[in-house]
Amino acid sequence: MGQSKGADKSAAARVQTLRSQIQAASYAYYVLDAPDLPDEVYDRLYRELQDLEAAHPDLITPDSPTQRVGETPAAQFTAVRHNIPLYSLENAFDLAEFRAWEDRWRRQAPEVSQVEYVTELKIDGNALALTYEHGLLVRGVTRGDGVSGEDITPNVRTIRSIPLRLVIDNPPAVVEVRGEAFLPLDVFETINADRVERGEARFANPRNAAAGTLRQLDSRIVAARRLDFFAYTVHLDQFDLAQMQSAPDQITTQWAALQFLQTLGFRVNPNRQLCQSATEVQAYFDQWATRRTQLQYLTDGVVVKLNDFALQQRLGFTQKFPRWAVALKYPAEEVPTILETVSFQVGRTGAVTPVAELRPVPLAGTTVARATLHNADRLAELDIHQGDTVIVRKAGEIIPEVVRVLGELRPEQAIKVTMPTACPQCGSALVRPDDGAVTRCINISCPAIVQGAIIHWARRDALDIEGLGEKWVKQLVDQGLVQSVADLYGLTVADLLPLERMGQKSAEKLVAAIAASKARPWASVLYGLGIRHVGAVNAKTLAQQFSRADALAAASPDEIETVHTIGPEIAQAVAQWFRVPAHQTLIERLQQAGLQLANPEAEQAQNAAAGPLAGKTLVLTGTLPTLTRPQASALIEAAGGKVTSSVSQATDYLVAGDKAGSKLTKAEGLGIAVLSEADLLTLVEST
Ligand code: 3BA
Repeated sequence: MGQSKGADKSAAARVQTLRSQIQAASYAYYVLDAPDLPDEVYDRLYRELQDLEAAHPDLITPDSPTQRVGETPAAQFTAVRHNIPLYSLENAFDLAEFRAWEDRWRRQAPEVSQVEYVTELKIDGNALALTYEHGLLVRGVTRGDGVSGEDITPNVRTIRSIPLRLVIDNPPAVVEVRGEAFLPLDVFETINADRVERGEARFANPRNAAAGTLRQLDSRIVAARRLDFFAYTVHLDQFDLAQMQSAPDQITTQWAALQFLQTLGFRVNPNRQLCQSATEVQAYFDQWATRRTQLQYLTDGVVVKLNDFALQQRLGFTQKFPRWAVALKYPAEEVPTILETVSFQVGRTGAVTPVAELRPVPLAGTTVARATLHNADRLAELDIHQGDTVIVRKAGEIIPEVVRVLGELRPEQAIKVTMPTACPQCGSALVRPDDGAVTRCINISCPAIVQGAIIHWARRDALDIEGLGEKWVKQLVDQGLVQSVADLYGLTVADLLPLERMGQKSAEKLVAAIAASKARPWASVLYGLGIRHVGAVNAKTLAQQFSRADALAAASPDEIETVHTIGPEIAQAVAQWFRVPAHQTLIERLQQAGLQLANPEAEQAQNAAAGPLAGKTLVLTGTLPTLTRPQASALIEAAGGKVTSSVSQATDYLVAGDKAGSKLTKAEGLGIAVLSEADLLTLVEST
C-alpha cells in the first residue's frame, strides 16, 4: 500500500513537471513562433504524459495539454449572451474617410494635442470571446450578432495558441480575452483540396472556412484543421490587476494591453505599431499594403485604435461602433496579368461560362490562374482578345474576375474571343433564350452535364455518397461506365477496379456508399435531381406537399405553385423537368434501383386526410378480440380518424369490446353509433 502511495506521489510530481515543460514548449512554438525544443523531444514528453495519465486517470486535469480534443461530438451549440457586447468596427475606405473619422473624435476631445494611435493588422477571421475563471479556460463563444454568440468551447480548446490555463500566478477571478480566430492559408488550401476530392463545395475564402470549422460539432475534425488565434482585447477588473504579481499595476493603454496579453500566454500579432500622427498611420497602412501579401494569413485592412484607455472611455460608443477605433480597409486587390486563352466551362445545368486562363499571378493570398468572364454579354462588353493584358480582381467572397482589358497593350493581329456556337464538350448546338444571359448546352447526355449532375447527386445534403468525388466521377463518365445517376446503382466492385488508382478496399467502400444512399429520403432525392431553382430547402417543401414523385410529376405548374414559398418560376422549372421523357425514364430507373421516391410519413398523412374516417372522432372501450389498444388507434389514425378518451356529443363512434363499462352506457344514452372490432375493420378498409 505504502509503496503504491509513494509511486502515485512521484507520478503526480512527474506529471506536473511534464506539463510545465510541454506548456513552455507549446508557448514558444505556437505563441512566440520560436520553437525551443526539437520535435522529437516534445513528442517524447507528450507521450510520457499520455502514458502517465492513462495509468493514473485521477491525475488528469482539464488544462492538461493532452485534453485539447474531446472524444464525443457535441449535439449542438447553445446560444450565450455576451456580458459585454462585441461592437463592430467602422470602416474607412480611403484616407479622406480616415481624416473625417479623426476630425469627429477631435471635436469631442479638442484639448488632445499629442495623439497616440495603435495600428494593428486587421485579420480576416472570426472574432471570439474567451472566458477564464481563476486562470482556467471555461468558455469560448463566437461573436454572433455581437449581443449573443454560440458556445463553441470544445472547438476553442483545440486551438494550440489559446492557453487552456493563463500562464501567470494568482490569476484574477474572471478574465475575458477577445481576438480573431483564423485559418492559415496553407491549411485553407489543404482543406479545399480535400473537399474537392470528396466532391464537396470549396470554401470561398479562409474566413468562411474558419467559420465553418468553428461550428463543427466534432472537435476532432476541428483539431485536424489547425486554427490559429491572435488576441487583441482583454477585459478584467482593475482591482484584480492590482492584486496580481507579474502584471503592471495599471493597464491604461492598448499598447500595454497587447503586451499583457502576451504575458498571459496568448499569441499577439507582432506587426503592430505605435503611431504619433495620421501620417504615421498612413505610412504603416502603405507599408503593409504590399507586405501583407507575404503573410501566412489574410488581412483586409488596418485597425487604428486610440491608445489611451481614458480617452477611449470619454469618447464611448455609438449604437454600433466604438468612436475610438476605425478599420482602414485595403481595396479589393487588382493585378494585371496576361490572358493566355479563354476556355468554356459547361456546368451541371448546361450553362456555358467563359473562363479566362491566365498567366498565374499572386493575388490576395493565393495564386490565380483562372478568372470568370461571367457570360456572353460580359465577354462582348470586354471586347477581349487572345494575349490581352487584363486586370483581375478578387474581392471577399467572390471568385476572381476579369474587370478590365488594357486595350492599348493588345498585341497586333490579336484574335477576338467570342462565344462558341457548339458545346465544347459534346459538340451539340448551344442555345441562348432571347431573354436570358446564359448560353446553354441542352444535350442531357453531354459528359460535362452528366459529371456535374453526379457530383451534385453525391453531395452531403443530397444523396450523401461519401467518397464519390471529382476524381472518380470524371473517370466513370469518361470511360462510359456512367451516363446518368441511375447507372451508379448498377456499378459493381469489378466495374470500379480498372479505374486509375482504385483499390479493392476503396471500390468496396464506394459500392457500399452508393447502396446506402438508397435509404436517403425523397426530399434528398428530389434535391439531388438538380432541377433548376430547387435547392435543398425548396426540395424539402415540395417533398412534403407532394409526398410521392409520381404526384409531383403529374402536377401542373399551377398546382405546384399552390405550395407555400414556391413561386411561379420554380413551379415552371419543376413541371418542365418532369415533362422531359429522359427524366421520366430516369425516375423509373431510380424507382427500380430502390431509391426513396415517396415520403412515408407525408404519404400517411395525406392518405389519412382522404381516408374513410377523415374528420371522425372515435373512442375505444373494453377489450377487442384481436387488436390491442395501440393497434386499433394506429388503424383509426391511418384512416384519418381521431381517438379521444371520453365520450361526448363530439364522438362519432364508440368502438366497444368485451367488458365495456360506463362509456358504452353513456354512448347509448347519447345515441352514438357503437362499432365492434369487425365493424371497425370493415369501415377502415372501405374507400
Ligand atoms: N481589432 C478586429 N473590434 C479589433 C475592440 C474593437 C475591435 C474588432 C477588431 C471593437 C482584427 C470587431 C468585433 C469585435 C470586440 C471584437 C482587431 C481586429 N478591435 N485587430 C475596437 O484583427 N480583425 N472587430 N468586437 N472584439
